[in-house]
This record gives sequence, structure tokens and C-alpha cells, in this order.
Amino acid sequence: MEKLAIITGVGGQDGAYLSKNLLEKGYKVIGLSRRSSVNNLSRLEILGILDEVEIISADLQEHLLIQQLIEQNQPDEFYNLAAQSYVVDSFSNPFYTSKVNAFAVLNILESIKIFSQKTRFYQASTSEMFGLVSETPQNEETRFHPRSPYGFSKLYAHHATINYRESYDLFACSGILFNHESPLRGGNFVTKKIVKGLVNYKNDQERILKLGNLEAQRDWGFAGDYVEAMRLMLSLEAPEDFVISSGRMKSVREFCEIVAQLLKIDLVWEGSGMKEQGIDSRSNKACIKIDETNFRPADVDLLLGDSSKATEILGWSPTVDLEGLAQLMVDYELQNFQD
Ligand code: NAP
Ligand code: F7E
Repeated sequence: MEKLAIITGVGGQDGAYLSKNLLEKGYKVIGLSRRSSVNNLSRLEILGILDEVEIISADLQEHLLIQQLIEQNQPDEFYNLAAQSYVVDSFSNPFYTSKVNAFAVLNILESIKIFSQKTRFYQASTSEMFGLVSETPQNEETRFHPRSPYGFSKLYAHHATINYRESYDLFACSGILFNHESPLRGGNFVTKKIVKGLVNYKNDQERILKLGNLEAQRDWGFAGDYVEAMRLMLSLEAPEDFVISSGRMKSVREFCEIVAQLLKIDLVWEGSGMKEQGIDSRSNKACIKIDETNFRPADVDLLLGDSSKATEILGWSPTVDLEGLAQLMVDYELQNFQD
């Protein structure tokens, strides 16, 4: 029989890829999206699935509405992907971030507990919970030390999910996903910002990309691979939490170099600290500058995941490496470049 999945944050990067994945597997998908005066479902359009997803307008903070939705639909699976997901904004909006990323999750868990115990629940946990890392690589046993309101709001939801699983025997689990990107990544996140910024520079040498901490290192993978891991987690006999990562780590600086190479920009670095610049050595013009507004009150220096548990139990491993991911993002940006 056709399975019913509810996805919150359906218009986001992962919501769009997960919808496509589940539709291809024969699911019926109900997607929650908050009301907006601009089109926040464009990713579903780009993937050609907007007409196949039933959209319900709801902010995650409308607790009663979420409760009713769960009670009335009795979904087989519920993927909670909605979040205030931008770490930078969590410093300026810590209360809002916690309402959406933490308390709204508690409401979903309560609703499932009271009205729909058969529903399998997936929570979008994050490597940001490791923050100031105590060991490298990080796995499911690594100690948490979040470095932002985003990180600690997600840690609350992570522990709530474990608690509801242990207390009420719910099928509730979390994927601790490391950074994952795609052509559909939001424009504020550093990979998309770099790809877009260098494509802009390539087309107009007066357009300079402004970045912050070039030394931060991340374990970047492709979003299309990571949503498959979400589905696999809910198909297990019993709920468990999993780290999902590529197992490779590169710095922001190295990601700039990969993208520059794909765009045939001969990038060299000159200067240091706030005065450092990325120079296009053919034209001798600066294409990258450092801007202090892009630094955070506290940053996560490095993240590197060990997803061997996912490989062993879910049979999951990534299919796209970082170079392949950068190529996908560059190709998309070149095709869609607008002045
Ligand atoms: P995203 O592109 O920012 O999507 C988040 C979605 O949540 C958007 O559709 C957004 O709607 C929606 N949303 C935000 N606040 C909401 C609210 N109050 N009520 C209802 N919807 C709301 O994020 P993503 O990259 O797809 O990530 C999906 C989930 O995984 C998030 O929970 C994120 O924190 C988590 N995560 C992401 C990564 C990663 O590297 N991508 C890694 C680990 C965990 P609008 O479009 O209207 O803003
Ligand atoms: O930053 C550095 C920045 O914003 C990555 C979210 O999906 O992944 C994401 O969070 C690094 C940081 O992602 C700029 O300081 C330098 O160290 O792309 P980001 P994030 O903060 O790692 C996790 C796993 C999530 O769960 C989150 O939802 O890049 N960086 N210069 C910069 N970052 C940005 N955004 N902009 C810059 O100009």
C-alpha cells in the first residue's frame, strides 16, 4: 500500500530532494511550507515535482495546527526538516531559533505520542552539535559541545527525540548530518556563496566575493545522497541515530581553489589576516576579499564525520565526492547566471 509521508520544510534544499526521492519510491507526500509573499517552493518547481506534492501552509510554531495535521492524517512517516538553519542568524535571533528548532520539535513529538503512535519520526540533527570537537573524526558517540544558538537548539531537539523513543517506545530517530550542499543550496551558505560569487566575478570583474573565516574546515557532501539516508533510517526494524558524512574534510580556502580551477580562474592568495585577498593572477585583480561582517562570535573550526555505522547498518555511502559536487554547483550557476 502507498505510504504517506509528511515533510516539514518541504521548500528547503533537503525538503525538495527528499520529496523527489520519496515520490520516486511511490510515496504520497504532504509538504508543510510557511506562508510567504514570495515563491518559497521554487526548488520543487526546479525538480519538476511541485504538482505531485500536496502543500499545506503552516508555520512550525502553529502547534495546534501541527497537532491536527498529525491526528487527521496518521502519516506513516514524518520528516522534520523545517528549521531556522542559518547559523549566523541564530546569534541575532536566538529565541526565534529555539522556538522553531527546539520547542516546535517537542510539539511534534507530543502530537505523535498522543495521536499517532505508529508514525515513524525523523529529526534533522546536525554536526553543529559537535561544535568544539573533542575528537576527530566525529561519530555517534562523540561528546557534544555546540558553539551557537543554532547548535544548542538542535541539541535540545536531538535529546527530546531520544527521550521520546526511550520513554514512549516511539519510532523516533535523528540523522546527525554533516554539511550537505547542492545547486539548490541557499545563497547564504558558504559553498553556494563561493560558487555564485566566482561566477559573478567571471562575468564581471568588478564583482568581488567577500568572505570570512577561510580556515574553517568542513566535511561537505551532496544533499541528494543525504536524503536517501533519511529514508533508509525510517525503514529499519528499530530506530537508531546515525552520523551521515562524506569522511573528507576541506577548508573554505580549499573550496575556493576548487571552484576557481573549475572556472579557469588562476587564484593566488596575497596578504594576511583581514588584508588577505584572492587574486586572479591573469588580470591581477582581486576576486576575493575578507570582510569582518562574515565572522561569527564563535565558529566551529573543523568537522569531519565517521559514518561507518551508516555504511554497515543502512548500506549507505555517498555517490558524489566534493569535486563532483563543486562541478554540479558550478554548472548550474553558469546555466542560470543572470546579471
Ligand atoms: P533550508 O534550505 O534552510 O530549509 C529549511 C526549511 O525550513 C525552509 O523551507 C524554510 O522555509 C523552513 N522553515 C524555516 N522556519 C520555519 C518555520 N518557522 N515554520 C515552517 N517552516 C520553516 O535547510 P536544509 O539545508 O534543507 O536543511 C534541512 C534541515 O536539516 C534543517 O533542519 C537543517 O537545520 C538541518 N541540517 C542541514 C544540514 C545541511 O548541511 N544542509 C546539515 C545538518 C542538518 P522558508 O523557505 O519559508 O524559509
Ligand atoms: O559555513 C565559514 C563559516 O554557513 C561554513 C548549515 O546547513 O551546516 C551549515 O552550517 C563555514 C563556517 O555552514 C563565510 O564561518 C567563511 O565556519 O556554509 P556555512 P555551517 O555554519 O557549517 C550545518 C551542518 C548545519 O546544520 C547548518 O544548518 O564557512 N565562512 N566565510 C562563511 N560562511 C558563510 N555562510 N559565509 C561566509 O562569507
